Amino acid sequence: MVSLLFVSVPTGAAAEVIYRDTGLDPDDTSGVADISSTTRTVRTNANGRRSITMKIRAYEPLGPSWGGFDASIDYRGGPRRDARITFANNEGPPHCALNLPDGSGWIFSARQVGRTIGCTFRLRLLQPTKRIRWKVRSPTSGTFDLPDIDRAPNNGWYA
Ligand SMILES: [Ca+2]
Ligand SMILES: [Ca+2]
Repeated sequence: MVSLLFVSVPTGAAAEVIYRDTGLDPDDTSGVADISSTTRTVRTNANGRRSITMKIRAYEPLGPSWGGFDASIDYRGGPRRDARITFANNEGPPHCALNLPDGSGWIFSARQVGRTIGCTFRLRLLQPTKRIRWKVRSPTSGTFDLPDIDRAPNNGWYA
């Protein structure tokens, strides 16, 4: 089941960054989906709630319509994927879709500016038990199938 939730999270001066990780990826493919960098920021907002912002930057502008990025996130237990989040701008406005291990899901509006797309949601949706790590891939446009156009990082995870 996918629930719709469009959140607006304040990110003003009162917000406190708990941690931020930026992982870089080389200019190692051609086309719109060549990942340049990925960033995860966990912060406490002015209302005391924690949120996470996930951003992906490409080497080229993403443009008005493109196939998407597919991220695996590891935030509980052993070193494997706990949830999946996809970023897309091909049917409707830019959005992120979070798919949780229990089969539930959430869709968030995403902010796409130039080469970057990002979305922010409440950390409690994940209930992490450790620092969140992830890896991102650019799947074949529009299908999310293999082969990947790009992987970031090329091996392993950004931690
Ligand atoms: Ca790349
Ligand atoms: Ca790569």
